[in-house]
Amino acid sequence: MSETYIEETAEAADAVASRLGINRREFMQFCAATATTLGLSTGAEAAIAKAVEKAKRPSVIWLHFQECTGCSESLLRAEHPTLEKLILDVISLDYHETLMAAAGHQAEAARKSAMAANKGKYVLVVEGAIPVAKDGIYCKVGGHKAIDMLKECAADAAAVIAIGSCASWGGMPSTDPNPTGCSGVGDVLGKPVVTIPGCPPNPYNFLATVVHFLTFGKLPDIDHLGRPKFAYGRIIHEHCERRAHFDAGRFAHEFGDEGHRKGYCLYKLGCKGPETYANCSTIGFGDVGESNWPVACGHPCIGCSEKGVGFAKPIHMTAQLKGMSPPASYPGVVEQQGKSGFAAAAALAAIAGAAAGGAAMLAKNLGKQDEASAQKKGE
Ligand code: FSX
Ligand code: SF4
Ligand code: F3S
Repeated sequence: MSETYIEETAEAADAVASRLGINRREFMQFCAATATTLGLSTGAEAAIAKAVEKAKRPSVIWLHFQECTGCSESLLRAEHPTLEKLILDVISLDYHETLMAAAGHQAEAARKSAMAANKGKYVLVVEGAIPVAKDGIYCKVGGHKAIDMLKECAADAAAVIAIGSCASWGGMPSTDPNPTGCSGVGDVLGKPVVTIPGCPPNPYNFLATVVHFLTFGKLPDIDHLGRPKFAYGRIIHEHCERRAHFDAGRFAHEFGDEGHRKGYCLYKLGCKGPETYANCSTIGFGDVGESNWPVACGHPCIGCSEKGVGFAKPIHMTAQLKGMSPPASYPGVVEQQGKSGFAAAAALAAIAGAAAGGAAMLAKNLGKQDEASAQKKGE
């Protein structure tokens, strides 16, 4: 890296930092964290710093439909102003019903004028599901049905981002029997859009997506569900801090038991980490710190970001193990309590030889431990 490059980066960082009322170190930490979240190589934070300094803030029109406003809350909560300031610095939030001072006709006029002034260039962010049953009468804003408002605003948008599980695939309001016909943005528009699922989604994933747009002039790579691959490319279970306990067969069996207090794996309490694609386990949730996410707090992941898992499967139901299987040399995680007998031990031993034989004995003992603890509780 040349000296000029370093000086230019420092100047860019100082310019943004003074705009935000933070110091250069804090801003560079943000750039480095964003580069890491995006999976970029070393040095990318300098490009991000320059892009954030120079880029014309894209106009953002933010619509709210059927939801709880948790997505906005998680992005903009007041106790950590740095994140809020950064978001409002990198985008020009021209229409957002819950944050704008305008109301009624003034608000409608603000939306129309932002759309006209930035035709073909604004980013449309949609929070909340869209009810399509009975011709969409279940949700109206300013006299317009959600379904009509979405189509009108999407027509001239440069990019559409569905934020939260509701907008991505229907989320909580689409839970069976879904009386209002809640649907995701892509389904209503009939075309793929970028989705940032989660209930609420991690604010850094939204911010990193926007920063990618500013730095490289395009949205990040997405998967078949529109999810940015940098954030949703792997299952939570792959990088969970409790994973060693899973592999060793150490589980919490009920809230508050010894295993739970010792920080053992939450699989048997219904953790959906093994079938949920998200980066909660690697970046933590929000801006509080890396150990701040459901599993770190002792609660099983409910799969809030995953269609067909979050709000669909009961919390206590054990997860489907996706894209991975426990190594043969470890105890099985779905052994019936107290029932891992000779057949299971023989099968494991046949697969993996003497080492697995030892593991089979461990599995058998684990089963016995479960049985003993159940008997102790009078089950
Ligand atoms: Fe709420 Fe957003 Fe959940 Fe939905 O987040 S946190 S119900 S995903 O649309 O406001
Ligand atoms: Fe972590 Fe849940 Fe996987 Fe256990 S099942 S390792 S708690 S993600
Ligand atoms: Fe949601 Fe699970 Fe992450 S519940 S916030 S996807 S750990």
